Amino acid sequence: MNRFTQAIVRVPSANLAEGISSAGLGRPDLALAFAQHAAYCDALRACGLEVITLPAEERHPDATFVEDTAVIAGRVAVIARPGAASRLGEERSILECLRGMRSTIAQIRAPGTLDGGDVCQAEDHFFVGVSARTNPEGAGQFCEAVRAAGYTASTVDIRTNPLLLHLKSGVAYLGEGRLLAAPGLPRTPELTRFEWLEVPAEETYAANAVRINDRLLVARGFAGTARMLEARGYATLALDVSEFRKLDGGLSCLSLRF
Ligand code: CIR
Repeated sequence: MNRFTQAIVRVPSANLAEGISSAGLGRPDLALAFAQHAAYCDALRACGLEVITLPAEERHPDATFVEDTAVIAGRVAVIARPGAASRLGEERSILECLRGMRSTIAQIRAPGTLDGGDVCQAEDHFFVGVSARTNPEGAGQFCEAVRAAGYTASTVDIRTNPLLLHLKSGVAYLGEGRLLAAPGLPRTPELTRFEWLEVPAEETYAANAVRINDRLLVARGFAGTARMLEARGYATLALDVSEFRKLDGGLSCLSLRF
């Protein structure tokens, strides 16, 4: 499992509540969202990461979901091309931020679209979701970029599962050859090479956990998943991200870790 040293986050914008949402959980409370975001940043620091904080992007209410704008792997960065029209352009400031930090920067080009939330790295393999946001062209461009850097890659079509906005809404790599999976995640040959831990059906949201060095960030409030992970010896750190969940966001989407 990679050891991470840094993370990029973006302060939520004042118009966060205008972000895209299908959750049906109501409008986010802005003050609470800010507090949850601050606690999330503290948790990243507690995992040993230096946190680089980008300013809010008032033109893009979803820009705090910074994971969707890029994927960083070793010395390579791939700048995404968000699949939702209102999010197109969020990737520009990430490109500026990453220039100088990475020697190779690839970019997804039109007609390709790719959201970083559709990319799940498991050791030297990348799983790339084909979703309502990431089209086959974007997934193909991404696979080419990481293969050129010596990684392997395969696609996972999640378009038939309405519960999964992104691939990582339904799977997390836990390290040690193990995946945390939501029920209904397609069993592709590449995915089934790993051991699966499946979250209970009513806890699909909890499949979006984030392994950072020796800790595992999990969403607070999913007791079945927490028990299962703790029984396996994971040092979990439970975080409340209720206000981001209202906008279909999970734990992983609030940072880019590298
Ligand atoms: C969106 O629909 O794009 C945002 N409201 C949520 C993005 C969440 N991103 C992620 O899980 N990687």
